Amino acid sequence: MPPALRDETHLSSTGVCKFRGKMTANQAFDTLWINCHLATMAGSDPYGIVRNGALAARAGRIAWIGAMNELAGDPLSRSASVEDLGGAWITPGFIDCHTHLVYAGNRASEFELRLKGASYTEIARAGGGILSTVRAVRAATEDEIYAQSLPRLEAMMADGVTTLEIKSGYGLDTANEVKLLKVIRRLAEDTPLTILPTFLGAHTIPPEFKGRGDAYVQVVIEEMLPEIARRRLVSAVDGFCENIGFTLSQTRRILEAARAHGLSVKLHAEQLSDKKGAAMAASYRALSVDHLEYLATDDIPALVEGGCVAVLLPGAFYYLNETRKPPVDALRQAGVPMAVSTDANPGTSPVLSIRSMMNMACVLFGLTPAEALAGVTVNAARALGRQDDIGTLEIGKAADLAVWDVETPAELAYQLGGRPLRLLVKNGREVIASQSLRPGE
Ligand code: DI6
Ligand code: FE
Repeated sequence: MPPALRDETHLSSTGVCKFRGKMTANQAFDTLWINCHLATMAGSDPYGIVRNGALAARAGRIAWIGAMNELAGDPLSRSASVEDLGGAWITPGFIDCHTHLVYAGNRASEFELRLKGASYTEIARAGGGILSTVRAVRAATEDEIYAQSLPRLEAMMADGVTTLEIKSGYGLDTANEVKLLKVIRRLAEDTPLTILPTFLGAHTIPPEFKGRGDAYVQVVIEEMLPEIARRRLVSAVDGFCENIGFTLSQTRRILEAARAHGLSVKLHAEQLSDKKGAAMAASYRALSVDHLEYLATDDIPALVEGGCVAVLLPGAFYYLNETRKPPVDALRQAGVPMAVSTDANPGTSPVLSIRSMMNMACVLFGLTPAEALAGVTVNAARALGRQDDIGTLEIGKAADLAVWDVETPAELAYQLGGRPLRLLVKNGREVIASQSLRPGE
């Protein structure tokens, strides 16, 4: 049992209940949500459905889940607050396990160039792409980057996100990478979200090291990584193993150094070409390998062996007009857990809606709506190494909940746009209440 559950003193109310019962000596819960359906994402059917159910939180954790008719006694006497959800659906709070959300500026002009026929690789080789965002980040202050990034986080929350990963990687020297990571840490302090920071110093070779990739990798390993590890700014390290990024052997050295610092690893692999990055990362027990359009099916057993999650990023596939799809059928058959994420970044995936990624994962990659929902909950938790704490609705896990005005959970992947989120609950507290304009609500 997590320690928080034993904390008898932490009986705070959410303060947003529609009606409130009397506190009694045997009161069991802080908040009880009743008359709802639950997609627990645990159990035998794909959604782990509990119909006509209820869920209770205490001290920030899920304390009870079940059918309404199993709820013994008077609910009012059991909980400090009780909220009637009138048939809405509860899912685990969504988890966006791969984002580059903290940056300065935007790249709409490159979007226009690509629409005229320039490729992402051509733009990158001409000094644009990631490097144009590096210039914007280096020219911006920490406060400016913070101010530009905060609304992006708020947009993510409006689509049900309660936990997300954010990578550095647009600073590409120690001072500027630390600047980005400090912004990420401030966002984690100032918002109710759980934010897991990742160091992506090996995103691309900065201009001052042009043609000297090995020398830059040495700086990443000998200077940047030790400083960032010393300051405890990250929990994981990522790299971009690609023709326009780092070679397989350079990437291997970075992952090896990260492991030596006790950090988890993950990798952008096989996005634009087959560099064998995914299998290499799996050999370092990477939490996830991400993108995978060019993954060879022969390399899938290595992912199984390494216990890696395959993170699918349909936004980048869509924006780049890519035609080669990740080998979803083979991944599914091999039992590799598939997560779905926004890859929110200013170049290849300027996307702030994780629900649209669920839709694209279905339409473009052939996932089922249940797989797409697993991709932003249970499997995304695993991609962050947080599966014991979040990602499913189970007793003892964090009470991170998204409450939706939908009739079936498949609607979450079916509809693009709209505002179906009714409530967002983080650690048992409601952090977004209804976005509805209906009278009386
Ligand atoms: N894959 C991506 O999707 C981003 N980096 C990467 O390796 C793109 C980042 C950008 O273009 O700014
Ligand atoms: Fe990415």
